[in-house]
Amino acid sequence: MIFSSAFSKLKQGLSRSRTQFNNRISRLFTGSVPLTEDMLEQIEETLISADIGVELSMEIIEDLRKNFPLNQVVEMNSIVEFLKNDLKQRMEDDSTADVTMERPHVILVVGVNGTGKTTSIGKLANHYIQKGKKVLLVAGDTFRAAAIEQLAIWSDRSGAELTKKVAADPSSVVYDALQSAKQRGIDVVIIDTAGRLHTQKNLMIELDKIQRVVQKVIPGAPHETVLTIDATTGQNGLIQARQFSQVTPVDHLFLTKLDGTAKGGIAIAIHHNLDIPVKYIGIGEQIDDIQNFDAKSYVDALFEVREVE
Ligand SMILES: Nc1nc2c(ncn2[C@@H]2O[C@H](COP(=O)(O)OP(=O)(O)O)[C@@H](O)[C@H]2O)c(=O)[nH]1
Ligand SMILES: [Mg+2]
Repeated sequence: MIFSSAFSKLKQGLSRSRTQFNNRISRLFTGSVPLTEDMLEQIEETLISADIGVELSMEIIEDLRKNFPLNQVVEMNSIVEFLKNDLKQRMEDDSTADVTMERPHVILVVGVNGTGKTTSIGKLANHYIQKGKKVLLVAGDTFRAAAIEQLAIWSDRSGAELTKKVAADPSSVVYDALQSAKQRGIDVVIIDTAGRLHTQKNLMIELDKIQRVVQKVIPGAPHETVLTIDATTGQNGLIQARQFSQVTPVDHLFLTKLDGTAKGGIAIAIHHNLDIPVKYIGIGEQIDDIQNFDAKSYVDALFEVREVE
């Protein structure tokens, strides 16, 4: 993980989910009791209710069965430890470390309106500025004046530059921005896009046009296409990610608003079920509420048990 003191912040961000999990588990039993079929079912329900997915939950319960014989006395903590380790073993570690970047490094951010694109762009901008990079934000969502204003706010907060040109056509804005980024030695260009056009087809045409303009000005770019998914939409987020990746090629996901849900298991479900890796997570509305997703620390933070007397 690349952000400092990240784990305690992650835990803070996931506190709703963790409380929910703790409450359900401790309602089940405390201390040491013989394991029953009913308890196994309830543990399974608890996992499903955390949104980690039905299939994965069932697999984990099967593992639990193999390791904890029915009617034998178990301790709550050892069950939870087992769940955590089992999940962690199932999580492939594809944590996407920052690679050496070309200059300018172009990040295209796509996603449905309201999922947190502009906010996440502000967070990413700040992240790179903290690393000493020169960052330019591009308002590719030219359909709503409010969208540009909002990006301007994040440019102020982060200290990133903002494209000045206002035009109806996003690809012409993008074209000019990239030309000027090359001339001025900008390190990172982050492009905001519209999240919803009248039809899926229009959106596809629009994003495709932007992609082509980017490639034309900077061969090999965009270096990253990031899709924002709102974690509070639960399993729908999975569906949305699948649909969006059919519209435009997506390299990785930015899973937002994990602090706003008690079902933080969705990050695990997405990580487990989609080919597109989760690279970033959003755990609040502030500029530094961003982390690189690391599946194993995530499981730890999500399922940490409250110490029982
Ligand atoms: N709690 C929380 N809210 C977030 C997070 N990311 C974005 N938001 C909020 O989600 C709302 C929509 O975000 P916005 O960036 O405008 O979405 P966009 O329409 O996709 O650009 C705003 O109220 C943000 O403050 C997050 O990680 N946690
Ligand atoms: Mg926006």
